[in-house]
Amino acid sequence: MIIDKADVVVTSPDRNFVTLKITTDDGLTGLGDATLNGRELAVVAYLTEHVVPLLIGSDAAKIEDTWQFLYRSAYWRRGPVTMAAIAAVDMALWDIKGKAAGMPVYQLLGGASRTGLLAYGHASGKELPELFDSVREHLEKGYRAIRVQTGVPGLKAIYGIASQGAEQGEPGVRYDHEPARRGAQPVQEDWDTRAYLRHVPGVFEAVRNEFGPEIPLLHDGHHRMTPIQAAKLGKSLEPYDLFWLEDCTPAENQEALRLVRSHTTTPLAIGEIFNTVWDFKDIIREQLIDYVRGAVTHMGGISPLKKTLDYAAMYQIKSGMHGPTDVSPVGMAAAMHLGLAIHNFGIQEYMEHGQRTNEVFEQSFSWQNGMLHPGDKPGLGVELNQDEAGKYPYEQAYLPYNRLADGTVHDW
Ligand code: GCO
Ligand code: MG
Repeated sequence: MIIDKADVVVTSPDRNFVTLKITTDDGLTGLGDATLNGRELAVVAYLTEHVVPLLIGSDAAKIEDTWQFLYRSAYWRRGPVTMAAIAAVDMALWDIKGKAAGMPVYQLLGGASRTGLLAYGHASGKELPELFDSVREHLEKGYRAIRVQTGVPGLKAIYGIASQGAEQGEPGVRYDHEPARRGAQPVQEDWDTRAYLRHVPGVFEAVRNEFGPEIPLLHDGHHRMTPIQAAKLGKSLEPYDLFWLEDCTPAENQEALRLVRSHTTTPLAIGEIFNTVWDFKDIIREQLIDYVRGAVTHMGGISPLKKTLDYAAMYQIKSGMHGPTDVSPVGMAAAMHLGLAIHNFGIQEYMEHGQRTNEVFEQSFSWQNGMLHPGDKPGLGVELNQDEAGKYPYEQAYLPYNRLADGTVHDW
């Protein structure tokens, strides 16, 4: 199992994806997801220029040693570009090890701890009727947990509302599969935290009145609040029994969560933009969060995220792995294998890729009665159809950003 070849494949079926394909001398192949939404080509360069040359000739069986070598020998540690690149190598090596053993990756991680993974979908609407329709559609598809995002009166375009796509320059295109918009400049959205804080509790009250107390409801604050604003929101949402409130503050200031936590019992989920266990260490130890939102793709791979989640388990903190469409089907498969194996699985985000993406990435996961399962093919269970991938060259795309009414740039 000596690494003969490592190719970095960029394809843009419904959106841009970066995939590492490692081939060994005995003909096994493994795939890893290295997609960093809106900054994809930086990871391509990191892999192509600096990682691939180091992989050729090395032993594909040595997952941990390769990870430590790439992490420590670079000297410059952490950061999204570095960790997405290392993640792709880690995933591809787990894929190869599974294929060599004739086992799905979850078996190598200790075997299944459950029959399937509870997944949540994204319902959204500018106004309540549109939001209710979206919640209903998700329930009809079988979702048993639903994230709720809503428009705010007075704001034209904000994060998480699928129907806005049609209004932001691409006629008829919804936001579901493409959170980064193609073009040379990011789309500008608007924001007003006070208007948001006034509006959101009423939305959850309406959703609970319409759909009842049982369905787990989630909400993403997308890094926009100050600690005291986040505390206020958490408190005002308590009557509606959220499964979680996500990214309530820009969590690079981790101390902020102490303040939030001391005011509210609404469960908190954090960490989709975190890259290592070091970003989570203190907030896990101090029990300031309830769910770890790290993505396999952005946390350096299956190996380090498993360690982080095992650490979280000591504090009864569970997984809530990131799973928007910018995590590729390879990254999603890695999350599903990990989620099936660990004891402290919480919930899996599932946003559903578009049809073209599903033709480029041939997958073996199943989605039944609101539950995901990675399938039982050896490895991760995803193969790249390179003819299909070749049809869709990279297209420049940026995530949107925010400005307040007076023009100030705000967290998006
Ligand atoms: C989520 C996330 C995404 C991000 C996206 C950025 O909870 O799924 O917040 O929607 O905005 O991953 O690339
Ligand atoms: Mg989020």
